[in-house]
Amino acid sequence: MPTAVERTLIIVKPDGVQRGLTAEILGRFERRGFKLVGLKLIHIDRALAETHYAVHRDKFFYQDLVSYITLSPVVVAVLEGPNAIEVVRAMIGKTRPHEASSGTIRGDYALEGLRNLVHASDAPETATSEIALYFKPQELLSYERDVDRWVLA
Ligand code: FUP
Repeated sequence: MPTAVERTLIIVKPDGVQRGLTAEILGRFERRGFKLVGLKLIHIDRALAETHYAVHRDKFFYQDLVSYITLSPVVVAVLEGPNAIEVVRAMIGKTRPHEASSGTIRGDYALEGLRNLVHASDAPETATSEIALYFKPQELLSYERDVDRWVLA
């Protein structure tokens, strides 16, 4: 039976863009087989950061988190593919870089604290709300890829 095709939001965070890792990070998702359906370079302002991280409002690291994500431009992307949410989460690795396994994006390129390079939606409900936060419906494109017959069962 075919698996559910999902969409998920990823953000290459300020450290990823500053370190020149945007293409490497996006490339990993492309090479895995995910289809890019939305992509842009933006500078997240304080209001958007506060909305995105509202769930962490009461945490001790909240102010640092908002400051960090607004420091410098980020790349936001929507990826589409089977089980996209779970598979992309596995590819980025654990939140704390020192706990992330080698072979994951964080485990291969990040070392400490908030400098964990990338965000990815963690559940279907958050994927839906985060995609809507960063993209208008018309900014998400539906298209066929010929290669999908070699990627999808
Ligand atoms: P993740 O989904 O892995 O990016 O992690 P969360 O959305 O739970 O957390 C968002 C950011 O808050 C993380 F990227 C780093 C920061 N954070 C901490 O600094 N300490 C924590 O215990 C949890 C999150």
